Amino acid sequence: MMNQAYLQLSPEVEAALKSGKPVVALESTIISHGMPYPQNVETALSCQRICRENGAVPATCAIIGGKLCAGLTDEQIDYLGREGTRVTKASRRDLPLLTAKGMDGATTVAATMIIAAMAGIRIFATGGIGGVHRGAEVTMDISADLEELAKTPVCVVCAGAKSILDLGLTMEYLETKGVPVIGFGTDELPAFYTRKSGFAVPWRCDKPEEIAKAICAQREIGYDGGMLVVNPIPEEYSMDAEVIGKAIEEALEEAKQLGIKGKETTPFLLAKIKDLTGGESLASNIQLVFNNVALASQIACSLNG
Ligand code: PSU
Ligand code: MN
Repeated sequence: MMNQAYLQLSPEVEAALKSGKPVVALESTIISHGMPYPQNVETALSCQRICRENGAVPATCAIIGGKLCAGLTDEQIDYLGREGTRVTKASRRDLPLLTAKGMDGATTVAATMIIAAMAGIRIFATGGIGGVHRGAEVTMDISADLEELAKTPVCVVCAGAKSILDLGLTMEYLETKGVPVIGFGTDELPAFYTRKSGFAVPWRCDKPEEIAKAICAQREIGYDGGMLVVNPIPEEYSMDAEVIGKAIEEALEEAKQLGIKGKETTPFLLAKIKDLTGGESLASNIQLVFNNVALASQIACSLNG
């Protein structure tokens, strides 16, 4: 069990958890590294509003002054958005050092899961998870998000994974690690900007309550680990597969030529894709996050109902 002295809950999140109200965790790398300013801040604040409209309390997570925070002020969200990539992108391996040095960090899916689990938050909404990168058989670039899903008891709602990743290998990795993957209203892994990828998901649920039941069963059976819900982008916001496919290929090629590596890879590709699609990918990205926050909030309400 982690030392709770490092954890800082906002008064609202603390009260909600104490009284058994539904709480949904939200990440902050998506704010600092995933979107440009000011859309990043507007999106983060809208996510919190959507969460409340669906009956749950939002807990946006980050590391501020070395504290593992669940629940941020609007000022803190604005700060992360303005600082952008100047803030450390914080995944599992970064938490001890950021904490010891009293630094700030924007948390990835992996790091947000750690904070959520410490706080006792069982559900978390984001856009996309990290996964097995294309070419990982040479680079070994596999996101720590996948390992975290294997061991930390938080259910993550996302819109699938982008084809900047190797979707087939990402699914294989999740299977090896024993992570339950559930398509919400679909039998197919959505590819983030589009609703289809051609890869099957092992499980399907059509209602938030079914997912809540699965989360409870997972806990009651007594095994560790998280769960992944893949929620397709709403039809009206999904992109043309060819347009987005081309942009992704071009972005990957440029990253290769510039020698972009490691943790810079995902933010570089996202920014490049946004430029190549004239902002259309950003608009889709924002809408799919909203859609995931609404679903996660409904699952949270069902868990606490
Ligand atoms: N995918 C997105 N937007 C994002 C990320 C992924 O569409 O902002 C972020 C998430 O925070 C995710 C992280 O946890 O990138 C994965 O980074 P890496 O592959 O370096 O582990
Ligand atoms: Mn990586």
